[in-house]
Amino acid sequence: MTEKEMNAASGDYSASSIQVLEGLEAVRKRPAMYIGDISEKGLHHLVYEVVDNSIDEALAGYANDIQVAINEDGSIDVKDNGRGIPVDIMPKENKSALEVVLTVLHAGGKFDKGTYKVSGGLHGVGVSCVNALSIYFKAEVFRGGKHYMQEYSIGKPTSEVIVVGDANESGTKIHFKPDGSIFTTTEYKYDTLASRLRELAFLNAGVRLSLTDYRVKKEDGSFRTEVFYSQKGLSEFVRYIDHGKEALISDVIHIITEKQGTPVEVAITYNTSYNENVYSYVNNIHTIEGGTHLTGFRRGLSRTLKKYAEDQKMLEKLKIEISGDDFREGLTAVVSIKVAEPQFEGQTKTKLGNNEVMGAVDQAVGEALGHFLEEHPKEAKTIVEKVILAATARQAARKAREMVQRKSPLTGGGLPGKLADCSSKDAEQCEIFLVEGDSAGGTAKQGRDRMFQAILPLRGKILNVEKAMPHKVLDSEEIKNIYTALGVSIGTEEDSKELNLAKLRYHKVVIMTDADVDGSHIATLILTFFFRHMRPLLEKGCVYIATPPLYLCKKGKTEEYCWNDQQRQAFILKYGDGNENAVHTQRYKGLGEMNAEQLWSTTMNPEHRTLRQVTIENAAEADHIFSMLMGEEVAPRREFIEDNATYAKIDA
Ligand code: 0RA
Repeated sequence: MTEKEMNAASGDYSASSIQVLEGLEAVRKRPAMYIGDISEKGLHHLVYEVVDNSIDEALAGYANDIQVAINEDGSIDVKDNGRGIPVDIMPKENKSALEVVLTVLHAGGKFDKGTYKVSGGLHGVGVSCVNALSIYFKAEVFRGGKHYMQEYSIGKPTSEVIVVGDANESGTKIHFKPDGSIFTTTEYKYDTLASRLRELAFLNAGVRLSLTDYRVKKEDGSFRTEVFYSQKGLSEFVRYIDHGKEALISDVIHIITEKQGTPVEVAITYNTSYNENVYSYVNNIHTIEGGTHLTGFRRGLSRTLKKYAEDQKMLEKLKIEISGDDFREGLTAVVSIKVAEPQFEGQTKTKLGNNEVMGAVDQAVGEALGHFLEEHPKEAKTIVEKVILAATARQAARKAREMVQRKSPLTGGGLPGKLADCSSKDAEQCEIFLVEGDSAGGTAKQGRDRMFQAILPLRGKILNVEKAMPHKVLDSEEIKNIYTALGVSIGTEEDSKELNLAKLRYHKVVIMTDADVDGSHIATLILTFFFRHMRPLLEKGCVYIATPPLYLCKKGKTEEYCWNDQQRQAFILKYGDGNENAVHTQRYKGLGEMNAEQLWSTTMNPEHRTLRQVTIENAAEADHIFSMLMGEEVAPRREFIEDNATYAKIDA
């Protein structure tokens, strides 16, 4: 029987309930289609979906406080002080609006015709999906002086909407426990949630978001908690990203306007580095692949700066053309727009396609930046001088590169001499180990499986790209070696940004350094280089960190490698009856202390090793961290590598 026939055959009430069930059944059958995936990412997406609904209520002007809690049992609470989801009976469905919102796909916005829904998760699927994927779900509504609630399991109501008491204030509280039979993990990460809530606070000035973790009690009996609140929104966001960098101008150019019906918000500043850091958002979603709003921003910026420089006759002596990149060296900016019907394109569906948006952003940036330059001649001159310097340096770099390439062509199999390549040419199964030091590099060469594992030894500390000028980056021997070994050309600046991963020669790039402070520093330098110059490599999840063991514990003929003190204590308990002295412990200070066989079996053999995959969950936050790490302080740097939970996930 088709759905239509079923509806006709049964009474209309039960027919609509069948439809409802089918809707959420689909979510449970193919959860990835609705929330992206069923891994850690999808799990966290559930929280974002609920929070986004509260953000919508805030954007509509009715809420300003959103409290998120991770409960002791791993469930989540999201509470806001908005109007509360309506509970009255909807005549067509003969059900409360609350139940409809929570049991019908996409039902979230349909009562709200007047206001236009601008937020919404990447997939914009609504809270009903969260309900469908929760083993237990409870909605509480505080509205019209009453406190209501309804409970559900795997998307099905297990109670009516009941009044549980009176209420002084209005709002909505959603409680849910993700279904462990759907997700590969149900453990929420505080840092992951915190960085999204922090981002949302910057994107939505004046909304207070808080996060509390009730899973672990601190010694003083309190729980880990943070409040994210930004009064000035994007202008504070760019300052946060640039924390630790030297400012080129002290101002942040903050634009809040509406053009052709599109709300546009942009914050712009410049630092003395050579990196471009522009983050773009549509309806609070980070558009990693950019799109029409980003194009509009770049056009507006280039056109306005160029016109100002020409009008001031600052370009007369310049013999070369200024390229778009030159306007963006040292630029940090955030572009955030709202679009009623966004069209997302691209591989990860994070590229905005709406054409009407381009002109709106271009115009908004042009007008506001134009005024700023007129009113701040000193800052304007500083910016234009930096642009001219960038154009000149780019020209010099191109000449130098042409010289180098003429002398030693890097194309056509010109692999670095230090590279011990693997024999397979199937990039998908190939791995390259970037190894700290020639000596460990030699050991790794002996220990590896040469079929699919290549070794590139790196001498000492590679260049800190955070501080170096762009052409210096390509002067560095170690960095040139990484480029050529990986197979991505060192061609033009354009190439490095739009990195062509089709040419990538290894799909796993493994950083292998000593397990000490120096090793962490080297790993961080390499990661910084990847982040600034080969970001797609990180975005595609190709970068890993090897984890060599810290100890070899021996008792008689029994030997075990240990990666932490817990494992070492367990060995002592098991084989030495708890007596530390009965067990011989060898502490590895560096890779060099292991022989080829040991290095292979502990750190390189896919069957036993643990690789930590480095992923970027939140690029703006990673940017903040990298600029902080590459500053002068050592402590936060070490802490990052030891505890980079936000950016690295374990892939055993
Ligand atoms: C539908 C209609 C109205 C509000 C909401 C939904 C609403 C949903 C959520 C989800 C989390 N917090 C929320 N707060 C409100 C408008 C109701 C009215 O006109 O009063």
